[in-house]
Amino acid sequence: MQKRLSSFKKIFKTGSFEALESLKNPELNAFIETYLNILQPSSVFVRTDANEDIDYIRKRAIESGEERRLNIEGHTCHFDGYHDQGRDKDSTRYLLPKNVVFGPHLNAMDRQAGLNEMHGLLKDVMQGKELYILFFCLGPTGSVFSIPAVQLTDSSYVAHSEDILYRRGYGEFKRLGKSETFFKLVHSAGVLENGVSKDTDRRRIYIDLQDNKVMSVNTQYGGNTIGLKKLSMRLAIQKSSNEGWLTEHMLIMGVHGPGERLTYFTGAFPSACGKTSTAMLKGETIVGDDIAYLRKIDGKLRAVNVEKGIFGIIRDVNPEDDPLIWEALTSPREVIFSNVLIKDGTPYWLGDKREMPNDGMNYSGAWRKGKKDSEGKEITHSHPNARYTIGLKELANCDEKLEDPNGVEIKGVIYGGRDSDTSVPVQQAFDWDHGILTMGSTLESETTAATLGKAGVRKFNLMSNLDFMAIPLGKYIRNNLEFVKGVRNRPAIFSVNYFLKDKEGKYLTGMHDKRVWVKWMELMVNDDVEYIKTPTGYIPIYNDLRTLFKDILGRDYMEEDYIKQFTLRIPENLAKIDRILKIYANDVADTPKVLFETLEEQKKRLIEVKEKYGDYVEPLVLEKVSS
Ligand code: SPV
Ligand code: MN
Repeated sequence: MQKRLSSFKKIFKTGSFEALESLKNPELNAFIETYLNILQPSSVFVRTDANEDIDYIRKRAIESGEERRLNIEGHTCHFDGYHDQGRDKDSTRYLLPKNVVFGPHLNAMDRQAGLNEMHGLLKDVMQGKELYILFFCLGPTGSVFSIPAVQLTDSSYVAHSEDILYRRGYGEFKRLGKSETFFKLVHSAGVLENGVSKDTDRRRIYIDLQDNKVMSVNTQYGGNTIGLKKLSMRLAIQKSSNEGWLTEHMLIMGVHGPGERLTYFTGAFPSACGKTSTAMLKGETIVGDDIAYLRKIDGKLRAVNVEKGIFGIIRDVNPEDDPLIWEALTSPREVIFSNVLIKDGTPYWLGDKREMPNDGMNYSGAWRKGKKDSEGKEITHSHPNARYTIGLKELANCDEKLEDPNGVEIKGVIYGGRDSDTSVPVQQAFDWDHGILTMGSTLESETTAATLGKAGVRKFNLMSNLDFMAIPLGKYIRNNLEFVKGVRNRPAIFSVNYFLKDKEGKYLTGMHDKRVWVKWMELMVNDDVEYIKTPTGYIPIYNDLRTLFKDILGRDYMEEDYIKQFTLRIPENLAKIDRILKIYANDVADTPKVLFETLEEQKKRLIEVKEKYGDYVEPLVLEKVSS
């Protein structure tokens, strides 16, 4: 027999029951009652928007041992388990009612079977533990973009991370009242051993689209547990699809053009392809680095950052390459480091350009140089996916519109993947549809040594959103195409590629060249430069890049470099089109016809040029067109 909510009153901390009651939300109360019955926590804390409540979570994170204090004021460190260092795609499943089919790219299972399994794993899991009930708002508060969400978790680390990453939402539950849909998130780290989830072999992340709910268990890694991040993103993809707006795996940045001009861009990149470093480029301002909601407002395309902080990869953050993040991570302010090496209260990580200690504490416990795991593999001092969690307001380059309830007007959209041999470093699509279909829908990323499995394997990842897709792929593409109907001055779409190599395997572009590419895109959006039309898009003219390289990087940009970078590689482009056509033809039942047509047209253009000029065509050979 289910116990009523009121019968749990005695386990609520002082004031917590009243805080819940005063929201007067029957759907919320029913949800909490159901999970109190399943989870059986020993105490319950309801976090309102009050500062003392936020402080309580910070304090609990230290007391529980999930975080430890570091030397610098406000800095803490958290470790996830040895086998819990990344998003677990195989154990992340959509729970679908009997008659719904998603296709092979989405991991799904029968809804009822999934609920039964999950509720079995969650049964009594919080006995002896405290349950935190936290209210958040996805997107800025008081906005048409706002989505209220409630998180149930027994992890103070998860709760603390969410405080840094998301806007407080208790007030938003009050404002929006019971009529509004809210997202429901349930998490338990499960049984802990030495402070980390013990049963990671029974780790599960299940998404119940029908009930706007995500449950995860036996894991602590942020990507699996921070319900407001990639878990809510899946719910938002469904909600936005139903309501005619977009949820994207995108950064938002302000690119500062000539004079006072500020032009906002969004950009989609698969994990570990330079998304955060693009959002953080020197000289520009950051609105967000991971998730954006996009809406049409008064005939304009506007975007907000769903988050207010960064859960960023710390690898390769160093004073030369990322001076702004470095400054923030080495001075007093609130930061959670995860899965780095700690030695004498100082965190160290891969690529920090400091002398590495020979021992310390890391995600494998006590660590000493040369330590091997049970499979004989050497354990690096810091995990390649080690992270930092920090509020955007802590950064000197935070854009002033971060909290604007109307978001920022987007004039350019960027798609970028890890591609060693096909696409030029930067190009603009002919128009919105061409960009969505040939750049967004064909996005691929090569695996790196940092991910499991073989390096250099191309993974299809449309709009970098495949991992989070909660609707059929064809429908999602159609939504993107239709989204700009009624938008005056549609945003320009660009593709970038920071990873192009020559035949010898040497990178053709430098680490900082992306600063030039974004400036060129800003000029293109504002019709300030001419371009060369190629079969795949518009590319820069050498002289414009030469000026930009000089102005921005103080460097002489050589014409021979330009030629190498912007040579059209026809066989590789044709092979890519064929790979992608095959995926859509074989795996995606509802692919829009226009996708096949547009890719076939691109193929035809490439073949025509190839017949005239050969396999590799230098930019100067391609026709110059005036804008
Ligand atoms: C990503 O992997 O795309 C991230 C980190 O932004 S995670 O929270 O794991 O999704
Ligand atoms: Mn991401």
